[in-house]
Amino acid sequence: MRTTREYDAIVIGAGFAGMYLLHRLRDDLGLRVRVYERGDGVGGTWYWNRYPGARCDVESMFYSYSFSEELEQEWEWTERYPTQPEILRYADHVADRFGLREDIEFSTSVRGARYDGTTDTWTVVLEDGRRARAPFLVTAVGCLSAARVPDFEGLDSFTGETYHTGRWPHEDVDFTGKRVAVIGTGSSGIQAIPVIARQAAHVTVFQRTPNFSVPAQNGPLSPDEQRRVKADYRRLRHAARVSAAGVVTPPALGNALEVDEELRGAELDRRWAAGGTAFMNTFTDTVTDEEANRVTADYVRDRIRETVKDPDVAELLCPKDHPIGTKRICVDTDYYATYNRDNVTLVGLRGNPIERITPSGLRVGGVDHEVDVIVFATGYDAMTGPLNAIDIRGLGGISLREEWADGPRTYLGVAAAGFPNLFMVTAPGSPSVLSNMIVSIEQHVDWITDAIAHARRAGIARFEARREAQDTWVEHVNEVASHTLYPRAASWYMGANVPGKPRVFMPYLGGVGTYRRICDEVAGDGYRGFTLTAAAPARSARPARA
Ligand code: NA7
Repeated sequence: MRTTREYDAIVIGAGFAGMYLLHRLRDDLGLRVRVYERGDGVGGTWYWNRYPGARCDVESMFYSYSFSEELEQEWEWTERYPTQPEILRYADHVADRFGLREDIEFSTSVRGARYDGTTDTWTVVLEDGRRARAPFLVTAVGCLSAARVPDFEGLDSFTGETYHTGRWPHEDVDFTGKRVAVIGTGSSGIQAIPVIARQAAHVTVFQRTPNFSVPAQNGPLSPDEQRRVKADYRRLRHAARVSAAGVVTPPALGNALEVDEELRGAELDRRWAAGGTAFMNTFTDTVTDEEANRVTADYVRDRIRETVKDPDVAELLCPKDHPIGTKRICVDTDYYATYNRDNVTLVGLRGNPIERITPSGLRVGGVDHEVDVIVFATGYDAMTGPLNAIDIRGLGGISLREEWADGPRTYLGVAAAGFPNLFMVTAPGSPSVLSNMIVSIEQHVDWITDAIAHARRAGIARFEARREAQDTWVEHVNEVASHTLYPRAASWYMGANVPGKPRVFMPYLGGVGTYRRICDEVAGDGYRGFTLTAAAPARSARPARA
């Protein structure tokens, strides 16, 4: 008979969240922790997303852990925005530096997890049938890790090579002399297309929805700039933690239409030239007021028309169906200019979808496009996909997947009623994808570590979100989103990219600073909204807190 291995906590995923969880729970709380990771290395998103041009859109100096001053000071970033290989090297360095690998089981997927209400423990079942048990289960599965290839007719008939940006091979893919189709123009497509176009014989881009993209203005990071940030890290990290999106940006000018027109244009020019997502923060009301939104959106459309020489192609690239910022803003290097190359063709799919994949390419509007390679930059079953891929069963065998059939429901985006002792890092209902993920990850991991420490100290066996608290939180998340333009876009924030997925705005828009304050208040108030039940035999006497 197989034995069930026993731990104090089990963590699913060894990306940036799982690694930091392991460090905190094991090295600070002294717990026996096991991390299961399906990849054969650490890094999560950055382990899988190896496509050409893959790069973070948060600056290197701030897309990094803040928990260790030594780590912060010793690591040298080379560019303003880090490439995927550099981020992966950093993740590997962290794993080595903190001796994390010995408690991570790689190439190991978790199939299911079940809570036993009689022992107040989670039993995790791995793909190969092995089992492990612990009082606490923490998911660190990432928000964009369930890669999705749409169900195109004839997909299997294609005889050339196919790749998904989020499942890229570890070996170099050589496009030299090849005709390449790229489907999708989200962040991944927008980063990959210019790089592939420099190598391939021809690139045909299949675009359903044009996206707004701002230039990265990437470049080498000077030693002086690194020194300046490193000397000021404590202040800057604090500023990021209390900011709206986990990044420090120049303050907004004010409401777009109240700012003098000349000043407005000059500031947009300045931010466009400076590069990066701070451009979106030029005015306070860009994502809350339609007219204000048009100021920034028109500015970008003008830049597209100015850059792309063929006016028809430029028009096809101009986003017109959603307010700027309501789909994730892209950050690029030479994206729009790439359409001036002779070896790049744009095919619009609006009202003219891909009919089928054929053995030699794609058919659109009755026209066959023959290619050697198809790159699917078609995105993810975002946020809920990675959690729903695991059969998670709470009290009485209730299924998380079924509980979330009409959209995810969480308390604070970190716990769910009916699933005691389960914590979910950057789950729906928390700022997560609307923020610098590392800032949000550190905040969640610290909060979860404190919660587990509290439970152990106070002899709490069962730590469970209350359904009323969850309902109130879900209502609040929806309420905040309803005051913005976000729900107007058919975005993956809304689940709109996956046919049949409920349309619910998933991340919390209140800002990371506000969110952190709420989480701290909940903890400070004895974990308000949670029911904490003492371990038996004390349990029958009284609940530790109700
Ligand atoms: P995204 O942003 O979800 O982009 C996926 C793209 O693929 C987007 O342009 C989609 O068009 C397109 N798509 C999806 N399904 C289809 C079908 N069936 N036909 C044609 N085109 C399709 O994923 P990314 O990987 O680029 O970026 C994900 C996040 O990673 C990004 O936001 C950053 O946070 C980092 P649509 O817009 O749905 O019309």
